[in-house]
Amino acid sequence: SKKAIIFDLDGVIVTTDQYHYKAWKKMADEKKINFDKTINERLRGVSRMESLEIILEKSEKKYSNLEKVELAERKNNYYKEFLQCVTPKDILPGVLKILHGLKEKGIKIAVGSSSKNTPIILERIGLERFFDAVADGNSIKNSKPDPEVFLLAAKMLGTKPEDCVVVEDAEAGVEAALSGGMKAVGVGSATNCSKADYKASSMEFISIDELLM
Ligand code: G16
Ligand code: MG
Repeated sequence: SKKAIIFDLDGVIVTTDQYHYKAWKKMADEKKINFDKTINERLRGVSRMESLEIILEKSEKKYSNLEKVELAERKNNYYKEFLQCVTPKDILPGVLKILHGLKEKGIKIAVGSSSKNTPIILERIGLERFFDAVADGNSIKNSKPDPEVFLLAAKMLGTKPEDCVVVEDAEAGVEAALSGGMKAVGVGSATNCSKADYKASSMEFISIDELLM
């Protein structure tokens, strides 16, 4: 069958990955929890509550489930404040050119994101009606590295997993694509990840032919 391309959202289509970091950092500083950019790299593609568990790993204080929910909500509220400033200018370089090129060729495109904020973000950047399918954190049980979100996107597109190519900035996302039987392109942060089938520092440097490998 014809190939389809599934794009991760945060860090691939839009620069919201930096707002995730700023929101976690604000919450952590207020609560005197140690958090830095090295820890942040491990949160890419990982769900909100699993991200919090990673942040609290080294903490001496033990947090109840209720306290954890409150910390995650506090972060999400900050994150949503940052999202109010997101506009189409936050779409990453090269993305619109690739998306339009794929559309022109009649190739199906989907979003596969762990984020529950996906609908708000797509609306903010004006792409909410652009994708043939959107699979996100609201419709899955297991977040990346589990392949669930990408398998759901493939199903919504009516494309077999082996005909899907996933574009990811997260190690967890590259692993999810590969374990779902898909090809993986690593961009941005994921260029440090050895497992991707193809790597580029930015979408600017990828051609449609390379995506359709
Ligand atoms: C994104 C981010 C993660 C974030 C997750 C959940 O995944 O990369 O850092 O923790 O979504 O986001 P939210 O708290 O908005 O539900 P992706 O898959 O878009 O990179
Ligand atoms: Mg990402």
